[in-house]
Amino acid sequence: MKKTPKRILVTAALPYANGPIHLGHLAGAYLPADIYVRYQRLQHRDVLFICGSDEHGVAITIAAEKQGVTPQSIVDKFHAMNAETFAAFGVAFDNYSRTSLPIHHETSKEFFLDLYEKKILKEKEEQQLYCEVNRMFLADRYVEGTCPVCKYESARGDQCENCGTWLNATELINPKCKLCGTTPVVRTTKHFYLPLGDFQKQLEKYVHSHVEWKDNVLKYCEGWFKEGLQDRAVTRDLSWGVPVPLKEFSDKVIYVWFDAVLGYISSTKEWAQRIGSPDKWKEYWQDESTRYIAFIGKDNVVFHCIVFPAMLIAKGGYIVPDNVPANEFLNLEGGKFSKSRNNAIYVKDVLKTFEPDFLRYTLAMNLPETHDTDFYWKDFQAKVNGELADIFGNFVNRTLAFAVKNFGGKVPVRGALTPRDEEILALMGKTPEVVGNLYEKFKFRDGTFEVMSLARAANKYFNDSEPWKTLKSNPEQCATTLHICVQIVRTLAILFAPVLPFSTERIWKMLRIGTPLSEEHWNDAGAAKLAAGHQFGAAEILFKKIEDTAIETELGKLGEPSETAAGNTAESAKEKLPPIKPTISFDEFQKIDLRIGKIIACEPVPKSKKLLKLQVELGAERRQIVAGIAEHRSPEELIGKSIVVVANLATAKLMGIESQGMLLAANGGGDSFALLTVSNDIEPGSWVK
Ligand code: B3M
Ligand code: ZN
Repeated sequence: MKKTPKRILVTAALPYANGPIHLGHLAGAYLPADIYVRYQRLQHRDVLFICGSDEHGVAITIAAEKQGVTPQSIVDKFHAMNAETFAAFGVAFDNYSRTSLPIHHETSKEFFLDLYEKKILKEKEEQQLYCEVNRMFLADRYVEGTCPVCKYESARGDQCENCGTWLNATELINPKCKLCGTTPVVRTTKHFYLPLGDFQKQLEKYVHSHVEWKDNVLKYCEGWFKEGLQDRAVTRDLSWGVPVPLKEFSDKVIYVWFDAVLGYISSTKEWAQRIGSPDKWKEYWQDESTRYIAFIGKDNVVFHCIVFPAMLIAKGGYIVPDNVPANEFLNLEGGKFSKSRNNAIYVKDVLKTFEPDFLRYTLAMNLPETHDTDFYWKDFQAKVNGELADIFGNFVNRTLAFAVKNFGGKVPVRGALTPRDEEILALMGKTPEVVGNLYEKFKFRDGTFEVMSLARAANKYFNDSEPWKTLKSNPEQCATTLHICVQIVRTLAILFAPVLPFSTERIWKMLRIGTPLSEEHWNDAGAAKLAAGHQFGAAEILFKKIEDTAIETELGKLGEPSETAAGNTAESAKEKLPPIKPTISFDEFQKIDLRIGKIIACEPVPKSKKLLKLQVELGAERRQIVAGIAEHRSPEELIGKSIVVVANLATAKLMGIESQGMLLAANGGGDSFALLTVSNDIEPGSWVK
């Protein structure tokens, strides 16, 4: 770490504009980054907070295809929605840009061309997966298969979500096209590669000079170094993205990760233009006296600790991240966040019912800094009611209300101090430094905990001092108690400001301190700054408790699709459906003989989870059919039902049992299933045409 950086550049991962921001995003990068930035601003340091939407890549085009709309309309919708959500949640970005802007395309092309001209990028012919049905190369998420490392079955072509391995699609075992489900073939195509191996020595030196980085981040990097860094393709056969700025490659685009990390730079340029100092971005990116901190979730470590630094080193003249405090994952009610299973809580939805500070506090106290954590609605309620309301809110309220009632809303005069007074003043005095040291080390959970501990101690101090008794028995002591309590209200307002920006502003208004809270200095937060006689305003309730019914409502929504993600989640089942098959002639259709069959017996196939053995009456004859429907229907449900059977299908053997036909069922994608049944009015053997 540079001892005294002149300025701090903070970036938070650019979220894909293909869906709404959910709690996992906040806990991963945005809340810790925001707390850090707000804390640094209270230290009066020059800090710039940069973010924006990641609008390229297959994450976007797949979302667009699912909805039958253009990629541009997807990114327009979710960029606007997410920018609004971040603002409502109180994330204080200096700039929230988007990678579809010309300024970003220019920046990306400039980097690419520079590396091309220096002959750093290698042009290579390589084998890539190609889908013959869709007539396209299957870049990144267009292909899914089994991860060669952890054997997770739904690993994407670019990355395994389960173990985090960064993959080349050709490494997948049993790859399948995401659009049509068929097995792709291997074809040759030309691409540009970033030879990471050439930078390994420099990158190792860089990472090893940062022993202070989080263990999880260092471990990831070590793993990659040990394996040996490979060439990585930085172009793709796609039409959505930054076009490769070379004539003969104009049908290709720059790989989304190559352009996305440069989004930090282009967003900084956009900010500099906006404030009327177009060159000012250089101070943050090209001046060695800037300290750069990149906040991300753990799945993005390789791109920020290896790829991006390699790109910056290759380009030359840029600083590299001084720290990459990557968080682990936040799980939901004991399960993984999953958009497709509607197991996600969108921030926009939460903010319809609850105040942003409720969410900020509960997430801050539960950040997955060292290991995965879980979000539980019950825990949310318990933390809001039992800590924010009962401890912090209660202390502020009882202090100000008591002082308004008994001291005319003025800071009372402080008299002689008791040991108890000395003790709480000492705690108040040292807490800013304790919390600041934790925040400097990216320990936001512990830092927030320490601030709440001061509030807890202050509450106890109020109780133990019994001002309602000393008011009569020892007015000077009562005045001293309240004098101290009002000072602590101010201290807490400053120390809680990074975590609870909205509520602390309200406290600031109640305290009627003429200057803005943002002008206070963190290091003075522990001093008794309010003069005796200072007049403050009436006490308001800070945090309204959450009723059980409100939590039950939220629990009831889990697993239900949210409007907010509409088109994104509701459509995701459809994504798995194959396109309509090529046209056949009427004669070809006529070859299929469909009949009504009545199920007269049914039993499971031993040792099979999926198969059932059915005896089906088909008019004059009886058939044995083996069907893969055991996960959807039980034998009891099936007996007596009339179904549609393909009667002239060649017999097949399934797990050694003969199947003389096939029954018809519908699948709407994912796990959805319906057996085609008809009423029993129609005779078995009837012809379906
Ligand atoms: N959009 C991946 C993600 O949202 C990617 C981050 C880019 S950071 C430059 O997790
Ligand atoms: Zn894996």
